[in-house]
Amino acid sequence: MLRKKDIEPMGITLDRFIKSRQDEFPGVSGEFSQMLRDIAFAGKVINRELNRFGLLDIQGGHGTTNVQGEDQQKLDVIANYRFIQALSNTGEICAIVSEEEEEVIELDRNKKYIVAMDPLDGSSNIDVTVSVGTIFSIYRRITQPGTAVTAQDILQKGVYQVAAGYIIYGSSTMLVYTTGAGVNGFTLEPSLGDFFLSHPKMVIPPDGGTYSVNEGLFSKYNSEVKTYIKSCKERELKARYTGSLVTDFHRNLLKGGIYFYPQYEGEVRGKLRLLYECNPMSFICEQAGGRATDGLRRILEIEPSDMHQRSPLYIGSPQMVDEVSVIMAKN
Ligand code: AHM
Ligand code: MG
Repeated sequence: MLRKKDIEPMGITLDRFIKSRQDEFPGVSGEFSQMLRDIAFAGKVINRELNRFGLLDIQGGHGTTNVQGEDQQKLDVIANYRFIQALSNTGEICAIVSEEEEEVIELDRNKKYIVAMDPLDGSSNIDVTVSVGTIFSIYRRITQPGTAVTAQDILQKGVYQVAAGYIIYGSSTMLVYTTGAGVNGFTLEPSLGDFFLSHPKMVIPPDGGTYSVNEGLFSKYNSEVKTYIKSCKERELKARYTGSLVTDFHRNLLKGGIYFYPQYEGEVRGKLRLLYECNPMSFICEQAGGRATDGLRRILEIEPSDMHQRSPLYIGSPQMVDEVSVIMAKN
């Protein structure tokens, strides 16, 4: 017998949700919404490529390195291309900053939005079918449309983001985003090809039982980081680290926990990039009630000096981030 819940509508689609929230952006008249729709569309294309990549010749390295000197995977390059294509079609964006591109990609100087993105984060997991993600961050330019985009437009503090989000390609595919009025999560229904609101008004638990860090680098961490990791072990917190920031953060957002990629011997700024990894994830985290710091400073207040600059990141449940901040402040 059919139960009522089996035939209940799945809920609101991303498209409808975006339209219903358009009035959050006075004077924006739909252009901003179109950008989010285009990002979601590119996400669906990447999702399709990821689901069948074992069948195509898109596994493994591309034989090139990105600006950070890291090996690019074929799917890194495909995802980068897909997102640039989707964002170019939007017609609302004046420039794109991508982890995979050394220089700013200038689109239309008459437009007013800037997007910073990591098209496929957690690349080392692609070939082994572990979850990966896309991260994006949207700013309004500071200089007047019609003029060339400047460093001032690109190097804005995270507090000036107008939207940020990620797409996680996992056991299901989800898009999670914020425009500064809370965080909402949408799950892709693959047979319909639409994202549906599945996680409205996401809130991170104030405390958690999980810590996520690359402990293989333990000997290279400073004594404060070592102290914090030891305290996690003493309390028998769960160690969960996939090597994919989006995946580890998403789990901690839902269940409570902390992710950190600290400074380490040889790299005082850690590994993660401020503009397209730390800032968007920190905006989402704060909007869900969490915290994000570089150990001492709020991530969103850091003044960028380079579009590919790195920053240590401590992000997650507020009590856990506060706890590590107290230890770091003793330095
Ligand atoms: P990527 O953008 O090249 O994939 O690098 C970022 C990733 C994060 O998703 C992840 O948490 C971290 O790098 C893993 O690094 P490591 O292998 O050093 O632990
Ligand atoms: Mg990345």
